[in-house]
Amino acid sequence: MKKSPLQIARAWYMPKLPSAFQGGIELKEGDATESVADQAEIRKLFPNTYGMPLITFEPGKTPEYPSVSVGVILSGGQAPGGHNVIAGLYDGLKRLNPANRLFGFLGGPSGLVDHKYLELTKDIIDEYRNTGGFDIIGSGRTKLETPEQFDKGIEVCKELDINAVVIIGGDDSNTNACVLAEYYKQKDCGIQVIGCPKTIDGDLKNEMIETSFGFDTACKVYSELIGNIQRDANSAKKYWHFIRLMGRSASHIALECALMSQPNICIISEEVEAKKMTLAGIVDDIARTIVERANAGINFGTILIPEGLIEFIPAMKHLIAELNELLAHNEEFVSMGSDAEKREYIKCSLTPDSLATFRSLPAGIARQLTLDRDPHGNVQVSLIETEKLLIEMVAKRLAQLKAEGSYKGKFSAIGHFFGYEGRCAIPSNFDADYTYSLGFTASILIAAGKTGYMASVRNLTAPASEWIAGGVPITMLMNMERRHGEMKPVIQKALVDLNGAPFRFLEQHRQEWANTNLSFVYPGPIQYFGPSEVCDQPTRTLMLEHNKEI
Ligand code: FBP
Repeated sequence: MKKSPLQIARAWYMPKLPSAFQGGIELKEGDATESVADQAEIRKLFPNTYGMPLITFEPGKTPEYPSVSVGVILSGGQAPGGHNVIAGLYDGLKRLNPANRLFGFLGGPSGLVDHKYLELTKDIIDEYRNTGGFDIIGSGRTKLETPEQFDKGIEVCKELDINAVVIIGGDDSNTNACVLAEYYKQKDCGIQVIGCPKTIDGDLKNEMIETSFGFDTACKVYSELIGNIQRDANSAKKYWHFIRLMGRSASHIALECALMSQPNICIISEEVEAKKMTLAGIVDDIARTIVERANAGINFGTILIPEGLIEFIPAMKHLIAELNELLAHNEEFVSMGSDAEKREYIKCSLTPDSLATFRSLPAGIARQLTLDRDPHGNVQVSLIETEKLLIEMVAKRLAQLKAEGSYKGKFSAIGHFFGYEGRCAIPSNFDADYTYSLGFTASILIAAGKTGYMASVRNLTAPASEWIAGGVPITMLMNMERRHGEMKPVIQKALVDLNGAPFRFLEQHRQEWANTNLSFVYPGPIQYFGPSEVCDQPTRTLMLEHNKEI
């Protein structure tokens, strides 16, 4: 395969590692842990993996570990750095014992169940070092949840002599990793399970997991594009750009991109929910800013819209919750032929309030809400074109204001959606280093016989040599939530904290960004080689969360 000069140069990049990994490594165990909430229920559901201690690695003498074979799975949406987790895992395993072997399960969790795998050798790993994408073994969204699937996994692991499975995924996939670890421990089948925190959405984070990998690179890619659009807007001075950004639920991506590029408006779904805002209220707010800028002779600007917005508008949230309950495992609905039949069935089943909300939506958006859920029961918000909905509603509102004589500007709008553009980008130095360290961490947790842990690397705003690596029991991150109409143990999703420093920074500056012509920042493309202050900076979100200046 022909490679670009950057790909060739990047293949030689040596990810930076925490200093604890430079020589011998000792494992230190802390106190027993508790789940973040619902302790009694989680303890009952995970009797074998609940309460385990936190683990950190420190310089010391590496014990002699017996050889192991490991299987690795990439689960869910792509995120820059996945290949480096696998490279770090491979290098870590080989350093611990050259006889260790690594297998990749193909196409996501289904590879384990369907026994589709590939042994990962040095030649294969070398091809993928520091590259974007998940194509080394592929990914998928199959949910591992039934004992039959788990038992199929045991069969293939026994056949290949696999002692441990590493699941690289988001909150749902790591929840599944925890369930699998508990099942295998209870069966005493000698298969450990370790998770790794992945998702560009940035919503798998807590005290022990400071960020999920891929968030850094994806936000930098989107911010570059937003900056380019802002420069275009500032040059042509004639378009309003409505930019929807990925992030299925939380608004971390929109917030980080706003901190990097300073758009005129950035909607934060969590704020919309907290302030119980309506769709009409959001439209009014946008229109107000457009009118104010028009009064100053400025008929252009940028608006960032988080992909998950629709699910945070209270009336929409109720509607979606009802639809989720109604459509979960609903064979009758699935077998219906036409959209009209489905729409009629839904209308007859909704409560009056939700029916009114459903009826108020443009037909296209209403239809998108009834499409298939993903295997975890989530609405596929990446398919809902909120930017178009807002453009249409804002245009109507401005026309009203014009008729009333309070708006004299010109409104031309262009919609964008940035999501898939960032998920397979060449990982930034931060993500390349972080993911390699996560993979390395997983290798040591496995060698030490641990199961039900997630690899954790902390202190991420310090230089990589000062990063703190170890393991966090996955049960520690869990609580009970309603899913598919039932209460389930799941990892608590981290939404944008409205009292947190990143949101407060936005709050303090957004008026100034809305009204002036010159607030735009043009971040430019990710730099891989050059001065550290240009190449190695973590996200603004992480910096502010760690009380650092941006
Ligand atoms: P993960 O949580 O699995 O990492 O995926 C997140 C995400 O990228 C969301 O931002 C987006 O809504 C969704 O995946 C899109 O899913 P798909 O790749 O199936 O279209």
